[in-house]
Amino acid sequence: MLIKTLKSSDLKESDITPENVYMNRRELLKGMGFLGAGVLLTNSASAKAIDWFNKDEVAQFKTTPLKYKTDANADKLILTPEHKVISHNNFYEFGAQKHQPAELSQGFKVNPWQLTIGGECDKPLTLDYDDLFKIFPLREEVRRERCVEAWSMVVPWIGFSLADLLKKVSPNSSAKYVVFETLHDPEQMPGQADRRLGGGIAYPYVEGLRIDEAMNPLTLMSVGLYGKTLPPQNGAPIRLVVPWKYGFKSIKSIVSIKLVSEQPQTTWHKLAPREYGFYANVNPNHDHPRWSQASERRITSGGLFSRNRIETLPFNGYGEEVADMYKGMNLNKYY
Ligand SMILES: Nc1nc2c(c(=O)[nH]1)N[C@H]1C(S)=C(S)[C@@H](COP(=O)(O)O)O[C@H]1N2
Ligand SMILES: [Mo]
Repeated sequence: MLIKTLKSSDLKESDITPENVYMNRRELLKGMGFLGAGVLLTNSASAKAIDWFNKDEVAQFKTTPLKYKTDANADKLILTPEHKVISHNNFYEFGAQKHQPAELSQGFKVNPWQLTIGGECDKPLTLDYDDLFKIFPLREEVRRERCVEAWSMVVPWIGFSLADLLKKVSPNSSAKYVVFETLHDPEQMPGQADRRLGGGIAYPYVEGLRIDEAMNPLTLMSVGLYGKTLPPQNGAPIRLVVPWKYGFKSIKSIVSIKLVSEQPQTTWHKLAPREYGFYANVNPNHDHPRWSQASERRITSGGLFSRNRIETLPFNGYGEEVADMYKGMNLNKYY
């Protein structure tokens, strides 16, 4: 697993002059996208990144094997190799470039963790780290993941249905939508401390679903992939997987799930409503204002930039399971 980006010898204070140390750090941070014109080294997130790179050993996140029921359909799909699933990520809290989450999240503390489920329900619930793996039997689900940026993967997730979790808290009749929130912890998430590193989005990251979408059997709470607990870059310890929607709906490292009566404001929709809808169902017939959504680059065993263009399918190929929920809706208006 490629994680350690620096040999410890690169930054040994003892055998280089302070000036060299400074230059090395600067080059490094520039390469990592920390430094642009006008960004100073005194910036706190950059300083944190320096501390991080100065550690002799970059802590490697430890994943643990899980017990789960395998997906009978698994071998019908060509999986994206594990090393690509865990090294090509969108997780802006750890940097807005694809390689950054794997590099900047390895020290992320996921235990202890608390996930609260509340709002419009009769039996609100708080789960601790261990509960996430024990509350329901875990099962594997191999799903296509289609990013709004027109690349896609096939990932063997492990988890349980969001529906089962929501039933446990007994939603009341006012529960019309579900809002999810990612951890807000700028100490641990450098992209939350540095606007530039974090891609300029507002934190905490918030996503939402209509209650029927949340209750659909395809909607998964994932605690693992490829047989093991999630690495931080994929949203440890628990994240959402909504396979018929663009990837940005599948919010990572969730600390709060709340049942609400009104459609919530969600991160990307709020930032650029013309580009990212609340529904965000994968739709080859509704282009992003700046690019086509008719096809996608499937990341498989070829090189990351190998040409592997395939047609994008409505609802990411899961129409049979989900299209009924949108009957009579104009999907070009509610994109
Ligand atoms: N909290 C949080 N969740 C997030 C994101 C993010 O930046 N922050 N990126 C989203 C996007 S755009 C995609 S495509 C998927 C990527 O998931 P993966 O890295 O596990 O493939 O996570 C989604 N969940
Ligand atoms: Mo995405």
